[in-house]
Amino acid sequence: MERTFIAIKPDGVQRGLIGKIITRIEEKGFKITGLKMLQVSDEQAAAHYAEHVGKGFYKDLVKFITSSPIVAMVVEGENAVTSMRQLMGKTNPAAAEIGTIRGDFSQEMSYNTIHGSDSPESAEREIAIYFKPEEICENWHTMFELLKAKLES
Ligand code: D4T
Repeated sequence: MERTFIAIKPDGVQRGLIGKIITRIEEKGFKITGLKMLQVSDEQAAAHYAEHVGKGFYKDLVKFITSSPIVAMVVEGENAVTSMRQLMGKTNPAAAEIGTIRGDFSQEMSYNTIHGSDSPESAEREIAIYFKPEEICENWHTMFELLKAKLES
């Protein structure tokens, strides 16, 4: 099973969208194995966005992500990286399809409500920035996993 790193960004938290966003993730059938609210440190922001250092939007991006708490998640499921990015919609909310999280809840690229890893390798790198291994709970089964195991045994 693949896993990805998801963050509800400060605008999503400030606008009271935590519940709605988590609902969409759960309704898609994903399993949340890590979940916490945290204030992103300068060090975590620099590590997370290292690929954007030197770009015009980098300073504002770091200022924004460290401005108030985020909700960080480890999300597990079939094809979790790509599937979560489909659920999120395009990076620029103006181009994101209605029905996606960004398409429904965001207007501006700088405040696009949610982050999701862009590859399984990025996911592992980002999970390690925000979670200690013991904070991830993988030793439980959803009812659907139990049903599938029964049907496939
Ligand atoms: P994140 O990382 O937030 O999930 O976004 P994406 O993976 O979809 O997009 P990204 O890494 O290219 O951008 C990271 C973050 O920077 C903001 N951004 C991006 C911005 O403010 N101006 C820009 O021109 C770009 C490209 C939005 C997301």
